[in-house]
This record gives sequence, structure tokens and C-alpha cells, in this order.
Amino acid sequence: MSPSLVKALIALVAVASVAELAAGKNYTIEWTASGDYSDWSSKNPVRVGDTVVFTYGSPHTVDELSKPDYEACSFANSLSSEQSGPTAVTFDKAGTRYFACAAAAGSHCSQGQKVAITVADATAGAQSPPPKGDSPPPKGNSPAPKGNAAAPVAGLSVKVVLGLGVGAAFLAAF
Ligand SMILES: [Cu+2]
Repeated sequence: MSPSLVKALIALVAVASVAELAAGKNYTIEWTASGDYSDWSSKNPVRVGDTVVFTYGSPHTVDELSKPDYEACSFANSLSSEQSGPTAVTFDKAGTRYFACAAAAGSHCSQGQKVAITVADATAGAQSPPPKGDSPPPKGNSPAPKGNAAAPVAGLSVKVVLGLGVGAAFLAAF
């Protein structure tokens, strides 16, 4: 590999890492009674920090259930119930969560309108703390970084901050 290609690859990886830190991924589930979601989770590697958006309208619902209730399509003890789409669920920890449609006395669920979503830990080394306070998380509509321009800029701003810090320390010392 030529040195310039290696540099370009390093810059690309840097940009990708920054983009990954900035916001989790969004997945969309078109939530219908005729859908088959049995292998959705194996095809969609959801990680902590990612968001799944269910798109649907009346009469469908997104109910979160315990595993036994999910398996039985029983909605008497739903953990939560949303009746107007779209419904966005952001996953803050690893594990499996169970969602199903309660419409038509659970018959949509029995037909297959149910999904178990298995959430993996965020990629090791790329973990970012969840947003704190009352600012909403990024909606994922920020423009993607273009080319490798972001990497040198980020490096430059780090240098500027370092320079300011050293300058301040110098002024404080003398
Ligand atoms: Cu339904």
C-alpha cells in the first residue's frame, strides 16, 4: 500500500469513529400485521445507544412485554403501550426486549406482529456516555462528514486547545 493510501484509510477510520461517537444508528421497522419479524434481530445488529423506530398507524400498537407474555401474546401486563406511530425506542443497555402489537385482541401478535430485539454492548473502545441532562439526543439528521476533511480539522482544534492550555500554564507560572 502506498503511504498516501494508508493516510487516507487512517483518516477514513478517524472520521467513521467520530461519526459513530456522535449518534447511535437508527433502524426502522415497518410494523404491519402481515410482517414477519422472527429473524429481524439477527439481520439488524442493534447496539446500546441505537434507536429502533416502529412506523405504523391505527389500529396497531407497540406494546413492550415480558418474555413469557411475548411468547403467549398476552397483553394484560404490558410494560408499556404506544398507540400512535411512529414509536422510537432507544436502547440504553444490552439484553433482549420484546415488542408486539395488541390490536384485534392480540391476533396481530399471533399472526407474527411481534419482534424480540437483542441489543449488544456498544463497540469496545467506541463507547460514549449517554447524553446527560435535558438535551435531546441527536436525531441522526446531521450531515455525514465529507471526505477526510474532518480529521485534520479535529486535529487542528486539539492542537489549538493544547496550545491555549500551555499558554495559560506559562502565563500562570510567570
Ligand atoms: Cu397490529
